[in-house]
Amino acid sequence: MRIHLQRVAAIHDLSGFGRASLTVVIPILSSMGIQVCPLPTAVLSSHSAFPGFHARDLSAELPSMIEHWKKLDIQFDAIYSGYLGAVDQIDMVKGFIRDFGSHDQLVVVDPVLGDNGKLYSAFDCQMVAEMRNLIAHAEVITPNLTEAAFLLGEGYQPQVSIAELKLWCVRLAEMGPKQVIITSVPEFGQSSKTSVLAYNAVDKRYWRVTCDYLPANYPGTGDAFASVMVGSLLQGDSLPIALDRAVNFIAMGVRATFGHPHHPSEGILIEKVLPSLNAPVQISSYQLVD
Ligand code: PXL
Repeated sequence: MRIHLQRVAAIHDLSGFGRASLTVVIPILSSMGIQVCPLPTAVLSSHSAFPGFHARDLSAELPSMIEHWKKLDIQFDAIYSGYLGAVDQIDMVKGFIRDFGSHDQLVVVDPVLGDNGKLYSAFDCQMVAEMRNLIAHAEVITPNLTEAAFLLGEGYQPQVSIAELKLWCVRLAEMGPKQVIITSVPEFGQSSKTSVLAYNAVDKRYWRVTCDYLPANYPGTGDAFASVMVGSLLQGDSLPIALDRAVNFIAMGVRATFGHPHHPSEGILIEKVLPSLNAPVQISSYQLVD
């Protein structure tokens, strides 16, 4: 008998401190029984929310690493990209999807660009323009509200109605991806709640999962969210169940962290909640949105 373990190519940076990107992607997917093959886009002393971080862009190394993987003839069940070290890497990721792509493969692009209305310090409008090209090659994208606004050329507003966001989802799906998931959506008039909205262009259905919002900003939660989505979809879950699992994982992680005195930039204490990823789906609160 040949045992097939699902395998993911994870194209993200490695930030040594702060629980973001590969230090979140690898433990989450490994806990879900999925093999992760990291292709590191950059190495940083910490993610970029800490002042004075040291970063080394790995663009020059990636072609040789990719060539080696081609020689090894590695097959991937999913290709999953996140934070890129430089704008030139967009073409490399597109080439990677072309060269390692197969018809039944999951391609997830988390278009990491910024948060809270601002681009991350390493990025500018050229990265935004190139990211628009990259999402055309994805099946699933997971922008937060800020990233969705940048990708669509909309001004950032902290409050956008669900009716408007449904239109945003359709416009993003028209750029290529079949499933669009917008995270960090504030609830109108309810500062204690936050939600994610998803659109599946195949059956034209919208899904929403809402959870409690605690007033703290933890970098890396977008990476954790998208990683649980990737793991859950690879395990065969439906889009709304994957959303539910990802939202509940983040909500649990935030709750496990919020009472601790450490600095929010250290991220959510995923170590405390990783075992929950092995439990069967327990709470399900997704809603079909008309
Ligand atoms: O979580 C997104 C992320 C990933 N990688 C790096 C970052 C950030 C967000 O701040 O700085 C290096």
